[in-house]
Amino acid sequence: MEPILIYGFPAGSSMGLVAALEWMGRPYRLCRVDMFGEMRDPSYKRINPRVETPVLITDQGNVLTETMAIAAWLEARDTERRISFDPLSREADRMHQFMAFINTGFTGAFGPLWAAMEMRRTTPAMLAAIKAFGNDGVIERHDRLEEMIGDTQFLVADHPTLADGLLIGVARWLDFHQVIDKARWPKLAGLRRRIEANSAVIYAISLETGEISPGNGAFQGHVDLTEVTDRFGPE
Ligand SMILES: N[C@@H](CCC(=O)N[C@@H](CS)C(=O)NCC(=O)O)C(=O)O
Repeated sequence: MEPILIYGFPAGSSMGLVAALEWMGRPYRLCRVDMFGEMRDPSYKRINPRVETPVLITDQGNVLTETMAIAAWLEARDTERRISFDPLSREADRMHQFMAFINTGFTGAFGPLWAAMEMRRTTPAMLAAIKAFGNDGVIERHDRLEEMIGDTQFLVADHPTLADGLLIGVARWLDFHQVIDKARWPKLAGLRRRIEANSAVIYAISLETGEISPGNGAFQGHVDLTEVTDRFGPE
């Protein structure tokens, strides 16, 4: 069977993995999940007890959670090195470094902003304090990322890789939460422009918004979440 990526909307980080699947060009399926709706159904815990996306159902029918584990699964199968590099190369080390930074501190910095958005019982003063703390953390992590970016067209090379996929799924949260104008970081702004103009990323974003888009031919269609849960979730 083809692997199935469960991706979340709205604005899920998993969008970058959808783009990576397109870049990789091997047959895959997708399962689209409303993170504020069907993901909250208790049955979702059969697929991911931590109630998060992304989740990959592998070609062996195994459930694999966590972005870094899914990226490693893809990397191991990217024998044509379309989205990764020889594991012993300097580029591979640098790609892993970016991915680790993006998936930990960079992504985590947005946590308070998501929490503030979803908080039900709070006071305006507490909300303002959480948002200010969140904004400061996001800006600081962006400052650090700007320092890390080199002279290549994309994060590691002159073509997009897994690191660019991970970045673009999350970087747009800066605009979503209206933290600050992205122009503060010229290298990152240019990089985001290039990644966002990539046809696989345009395609992945269009799927998120519910458009049915054919992609480059590797996409074999959507699978319903109930089917995924029934077939691959433990009893
Ligand atoms: N450690 C997980 C985190 C994944 C994660 O935070 N996913 C978000 C969407 S981008 C999510 O599902 N959030 C739902 C929630 O927190 O309620 C990973 O790296 O895959």
